Formats: sequence, C-alpha cells, structure tokens
Amino acid sequence: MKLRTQVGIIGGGPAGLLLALKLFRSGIDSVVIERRTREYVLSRIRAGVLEWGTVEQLRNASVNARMDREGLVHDGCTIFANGKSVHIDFKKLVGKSVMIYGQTEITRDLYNELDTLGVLIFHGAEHATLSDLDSELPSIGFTHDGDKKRLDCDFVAGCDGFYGPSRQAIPANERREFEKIYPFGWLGILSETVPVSEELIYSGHERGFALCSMRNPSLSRYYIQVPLDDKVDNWSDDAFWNELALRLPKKAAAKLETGRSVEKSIAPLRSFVSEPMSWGRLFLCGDAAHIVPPTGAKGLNLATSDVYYLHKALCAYYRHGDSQELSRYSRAALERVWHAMRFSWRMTTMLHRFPERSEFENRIKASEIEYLATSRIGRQMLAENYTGLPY
Ligand code: RFL
Ligand code: PHB
Repeated sequence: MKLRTQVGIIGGGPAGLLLALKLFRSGIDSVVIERRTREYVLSRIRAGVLEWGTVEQLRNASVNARMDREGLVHDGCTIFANGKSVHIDFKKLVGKSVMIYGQTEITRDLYNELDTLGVLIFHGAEHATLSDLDSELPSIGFTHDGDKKRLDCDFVAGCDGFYGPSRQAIPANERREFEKIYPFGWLGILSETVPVSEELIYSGHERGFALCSMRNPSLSRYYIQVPLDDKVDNWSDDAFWNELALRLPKKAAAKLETGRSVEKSIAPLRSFVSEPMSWGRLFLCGDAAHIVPPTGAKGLNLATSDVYYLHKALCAYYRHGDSQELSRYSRAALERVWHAMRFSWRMTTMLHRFPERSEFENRIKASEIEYLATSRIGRQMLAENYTGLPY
C-alpha cells in the first residue's frame, strides 16, 4: 500500500509528536510512524524538567492546558556538596523559571491533540527503512498489521531516538560521531510519596550522586548514582531509601517520606553527538542525533529546540519556497546542542563520584562547588544554562 504526505516522521516520542502538531498548525501534512504501541510509549518514565522555552513552545502549539493546570513552576533548586547547600535562585539570577511536568504527560497531551485533529499515527510499525533520501521523493517503508506499506514524502524527519534507523541512514563516511560514556548509571524510582523538598536537590555526595525530583505534590522521583554493571534486582526499596538518605543534607534526610516504589530502573549515562543533523532530505531531531547525561535535564528540551528550528525551516520552504533555512538547520540546531552538551557534562563531572578520579580532580570538584557558593556570577551561569539558553 502506498501513502503520500509532505513530512514523514519516524518516531512518536516527544520530538516526533510535537513536530507533527506544529506542522499541522502551519497547514503542513505529516504522518507519524512509531514502532511501539501507544501504551508502551506512555509507560516510559523519562524527563521531568522543562526549560521555559519548552513551556512556551507547548503554549504556542496550544497543547498547554493541562501543563498550565497541573505543572509546578520552580524558581530555583539546591546543589548540595561538601556538606554545604547552595541555593540557585533562577528567578533572581536570570529572571526565568522551569516547569515540572512529566514527559509522559506531554506525550499523552500530544497524542490526544493529534487524535482530535486526525493526524495519522501508525503504532506497531516494524522494519522502518528509509530510501532515496538524496532525491526529491524520499520514502519510508514499513510493515504494519502484517501489511507492507510505503510512505512517499517531501522530507523525512528522523525522530526515532538513539536506537532508531534514521541516523544510520546517513552514509557512515558523511557522519562524524562524538561520544563520552560515563562509568556509572542512575537508579531511579517513582514513589507515591510527598517529595522531600519543594524544589529539586542535586547532591554531589562522596558516596555518589543523588537527585530528589518529583512529578506532582504526591509523586516523587528520586535517583542515585550506581555502578554501570549494577542491577535493579540488587536494590530492594529499603536499600534504595537507606542509600538515598545517606546522600542527602541531614535536614532533608530526616523528613524523607519512604514508601513502595511504583517504578524502578537503571539508565546508563552518555554524551553523544552525531554530525551533521541532516543529509539530503533527512533531518534528525532529538535523541536520534544526540544524547546528554540527565544531570542537566536537557534531553527533552534539546529535542524541543531541534523541532523549533526544523519547523521554522519547513515553514520557510512551504510558504516561500525558501530552502536556505533547511540547509542551515543542522548548524543552527548543533550550536545549541553543544552548549547543552557542555553544561550536562560539567554538571555530571561536578556532582558524580568517579571511580578513577585522582586527588587533583577531587580538589577541582570541591573548588567548583565552593565557587558556586561564593560567586553570584557562578550561580548565574548555572541558572542561565539550566533554565535554557535562547533559541
Ligand atoms: P524518544 O523519546 O526516545 O522517542 C523516539 C521514539 O522513536 C521510536 N522508534 C521508532 N519508531 C519507528 N521505527 C523505528 N525503527 C523506531 N525506533 C525507535 C521509539 O519507540 C520512541 O517512541 O526520543 P525523542 O522524541 O527525541 O525525545 C527525547 C527524550 O525522550 C529524552 O531526551 C529525555 O527523556 C531525556 N531525559 C531528560 N530530558 C530532559 O529534558 N529533562 C529531564 O529531566 C530528563 N530526565 C531523561 C531524564 C532521560 C532518562 N532516561 C531514561 C534516558 C531522565 C532519564 C532517567
Ligand atoms: C526527573 O525528574 O526525572 C529529572 C529531573 C532533573 C534531572 C533529571 C531527571 O536533571
């Protein structure tokens, strides 16, 4: 069966869905091809912190009603290290805030809106293959419900995450990859307990990193750094709570509400960039082109800024026949990507315990925290990056 659309989107995560919605609002047709079922996509617990630019994009796409009702606006966070808590007051330092609203909820809101608008989404689409990307009529082949389908389009948006086929469709000799793997992962739990603090706490404890986050006033999200080869089964809920409490400021540990975990998983940490982010008529967005360690809370936000640039470039093409912006897409997106790479890497090295780190590096880490505690400019730089650099 043959289908035709203007933009074929591979991947129904936040990048693919937001792109589909923004294109629809601009009168541009798209079809989304997602490998997993909708239930599966909505069961993944991922990001929780939205930069203000992401909030504004969701508002501009009119998919903000529930986020504005249920999301929590945070004006600051705390960095705890060397026995000292440093408060980063985003609002005072850079006049911006962040929004706490789960990626799962954004994804649900996007699905609901796209359903209402009648945008076609194929779930359970297998064996996606990209063809003729360097021609004027690229296509995506896939199997759905046992049927072989082909989607012809003007452009392909590769929004299929780190393991999807889009990035690999760029010939290896035209691609350059940059990667850093960290020697640890994050063990995360979700629990129906009152969050220990009204704002997020990032702890760079000598036992290892810990993070107190949340999804809403009665749903907490906590993470602790664990060795790369650790297994979820090694961690009972009690063991998790005990270790978390040891890594928090004493005051917070004393009022930590514990309970049964409703989700528990380990995620490895990596920094990765694939350049360029476009080739022929293929454009990569989000985790398909880059991965950041979650310490800077940047992954979802970068996916959103890529979508911003790509949508703008596609509008210029369809409205004015101008393909200049499309040819500049990769450069524009990558500039912002590398800023977020640097920030996430720095937050990660500053706050984690590295098995191999020398005493010299430990002293540098201690001095970084001291600098934050004593320098307004230091805190301002952190706040500027955390709340999001301009597009
Ligand atoms: P996604 O969300 O991975 O979606 C890609 C979609 O493509 C589908 N797919 C395919 N579809 C068709 N055919 C194929 N062959 C396909 N192969 C794959 C997949 O099923 C999937 O549905 O990528 P996208 O849209 O680029 O979004 C990126 C974000 O999901 C990611 O960057 C963030 O979750 C990262 N992240 C965080 N980001 C933040 O901005 N703030 C945070 O606080 C934050 N916390 C986190 C995070 C990621 C985490 N993990 C688990 C990696 C916390 C964690 C623990
Ligand atoms: C989360 O709530 O899942 C979260 C928050 C901040 C981060 C990473 C993850 O830096």
